[in-house]
Amino acid sequence: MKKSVKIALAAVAAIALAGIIIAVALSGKNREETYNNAVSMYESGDLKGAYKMFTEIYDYSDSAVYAKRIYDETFLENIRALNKGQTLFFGRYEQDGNTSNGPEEIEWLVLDVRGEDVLVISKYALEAQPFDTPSGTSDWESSAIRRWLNKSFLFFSFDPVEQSRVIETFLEDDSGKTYATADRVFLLSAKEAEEYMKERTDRICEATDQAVVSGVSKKIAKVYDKYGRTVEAPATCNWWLRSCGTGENTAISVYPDGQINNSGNVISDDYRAARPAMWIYTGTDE
Ligand SMILES: [Ca+2]
Repeated sequence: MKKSVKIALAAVAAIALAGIIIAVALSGKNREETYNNAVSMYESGDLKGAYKMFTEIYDYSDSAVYAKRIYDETFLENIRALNKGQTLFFGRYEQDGNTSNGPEEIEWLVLDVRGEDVLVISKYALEAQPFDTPSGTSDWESSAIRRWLNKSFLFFSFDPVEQSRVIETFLEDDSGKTYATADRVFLLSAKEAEEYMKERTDRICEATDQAVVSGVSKKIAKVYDKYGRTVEAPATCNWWLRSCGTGENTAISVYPDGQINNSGNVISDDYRAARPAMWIYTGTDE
C-alpha cells in the first residue's frame, strides 16, 4: 500500500475515532442531564414524567432503582386491584396504523388472578404472524410465533420495568404435559381458551388497524342474540392457539365467530393473528 494512502486511511480512522469519542461524551452528558431532570421531576411529584425518563436511561446510575420504585408505588396498585374480566393498559404497540404518532398503549383483558399473579390476554389481535415457517411443525416449543412473542414482542412492547413484571411460566400442552421450555409471552392453548373464555362470543376478537395492515384478514362473523336474531357485529379475525391441530403441520385457531377450529390450520398461514397472553407479577418481593 502506498504511504499516502496509509496516511489518508489513518487520518480517516482518527477522525472517525474522534467522532465516536465526542458522541460518547455527548451521550454521557445527555444522560446525566436527563437523569438530573428526572430526579427533579420525581422530587416535584411528576412521577409519570420521571418514570418515562428513568426508563429511557435505565442502565445509567440508579435510574433502575428510581423507575422500579415509581412503578411499585403507582402503576402496580392499579394492576393489583383488578379482577377477572376487567382490562388494563400495559406496554405499547403500534395499533392505529400511524407510526408517526408512536405506538399506542396495549389494552389487556384479565383472564385469571392467582395470588399476586395476573393472567392477561391482549384485547385485540395485534399482528399477523404465521405459527411457523412452511418447513416447521405444529410444535409450540420450536415455533416461530413463540420466538417472536418471547423476543421481539416482549422486547419492543415493554420498558425494562414492565419486562421484569412478565414472569416465566412452565405451560402445559392439552394432554397436561409440561413443556421443557419456559415462556414469558405465549398463546393460549385450546383448553385454556375454553376454560377462560367459556362462551363462543367471549372468544370473538377484533384486529387493530395495524394488524390488518400487517396482513390479518377480517371477516364479519354472524353473531346472534339470545332470540336467535342476527345482530350487528364488527369485523373480527382468526387468532392462533398454541395447540396442535389434528391435521399434519396444523395448529388450532379461533375463527372470527369465536369457534375453536380443532382440526387446525396450516402453520404457515400468514393472515391469522397473534393475540399475546402472559402472567404479570404484582408482588414487591423481587
Ligand atoms: Ca400509532
